[in-house]
Amino acid sequence: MTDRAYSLFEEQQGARGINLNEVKAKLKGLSIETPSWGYGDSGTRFKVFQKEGVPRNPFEKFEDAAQVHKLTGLAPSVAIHIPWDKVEDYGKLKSHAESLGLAIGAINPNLFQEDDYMLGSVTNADAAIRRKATDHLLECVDIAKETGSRDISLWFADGTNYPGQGNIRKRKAWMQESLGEMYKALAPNMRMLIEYKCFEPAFYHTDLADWGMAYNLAQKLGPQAEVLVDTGHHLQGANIEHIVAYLIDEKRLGGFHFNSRKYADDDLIVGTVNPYELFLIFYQILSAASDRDEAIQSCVNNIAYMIDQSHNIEAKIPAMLRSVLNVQTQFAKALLVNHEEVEAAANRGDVLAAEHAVRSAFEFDVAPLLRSYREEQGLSVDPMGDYLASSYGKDIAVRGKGGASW
Ligand code: PSV
Ligand code: MN
Ligand code: MN
Repeated sequence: MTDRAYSLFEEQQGARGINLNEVKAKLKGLSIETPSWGYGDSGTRFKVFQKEGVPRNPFEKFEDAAQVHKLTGLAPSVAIHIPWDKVEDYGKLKSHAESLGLAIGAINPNLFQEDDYMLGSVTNADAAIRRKATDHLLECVDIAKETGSRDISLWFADGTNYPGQGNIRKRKAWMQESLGEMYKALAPNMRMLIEYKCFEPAFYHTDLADWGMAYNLAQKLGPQAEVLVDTGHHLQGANIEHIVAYLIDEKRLGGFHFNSRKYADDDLIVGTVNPYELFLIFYQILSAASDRDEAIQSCVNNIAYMIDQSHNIEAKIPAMLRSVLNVQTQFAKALLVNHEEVEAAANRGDVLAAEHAVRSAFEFDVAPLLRSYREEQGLSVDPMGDYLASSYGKDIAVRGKGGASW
């Protein structure tokens, strides 16, 4: 059914040179990976509230994730965290995921929750601890081979709290050595996505503090190492879309961890605090997508869009629905940018017209477009409403409290 709002929208966009059939084809190409840890009890360093119905094991996490995908068509894979999602038989977890219409996505090693890692994991001054950390990375490569995962996302809590606590240059070399060993173990189709974060839990220096350090390391390791941009991991005022454009141009943007932040690594629902930033990130990606350079196109086509959030006070499945829907909304808006119009204005030095051409796309209401798209795809037209009206949330209450947490 084509509603009046959609007909008007189509007419309006046509007049701006935007073809909605092309927009819909691109909407179909959007996949957002959700994190297993976002379905469990997780949150701040103050209190992790235990919610009723939280999955008790990795298998149940996939069952909850399947709800998100079934209703939105947006989230066909789930990232896992080792050892939080450690299972005896990864083949069994893979089959379970597939039976639910899902795939196992990125593997996330965990090098930050053992006493041994208090002074660093791959950067620890103790060679035995570095060995242990590297072995865990190698274990994760093996797991990725079993699960058929392409990506291993690497985030290190490594850093120091005080001047003199560690030798920064030695730590840099140790990290490169460990990751170099891991790199050699990768299958040809696999990628290491290197995440950076400006601070926390270490507050004096963090070994991989910004995109430049992650990029430099990726360059040294080789073409299968790329940078992962977590939107919560920057200093206030950082221009993330600039970093994104730069990394695409260097063909080293491997993926995103989407979330929202107000102050630091808040891990809040993406698109809730600064949706314009998310829109501008997609604007940069889409403007690179039409580049004639095939290597740039290939980089853009292989960006892994992933959510990295912890849901402490909110209901987990609705939170994940909200997240992927927010990403889709900003992506849809970015698809309405008329790039020729922006470029023409920029080229004639018309600053205001260029800015207007970008912002005006953001200001459209894409609800009629998304409704029509979902209807055509046979998806729920109101995923959140349909989930809340379903019995799933009540049925899982039998799991009780005290489910999986980090
Ligand atoms: C810690 O900052 C963190 O939020 C990183 O963003 C990781 O990607 C995530 O935890 C999962 O390990
Ligand atoms: Mn992250
Ligand atoms: Mn983080």
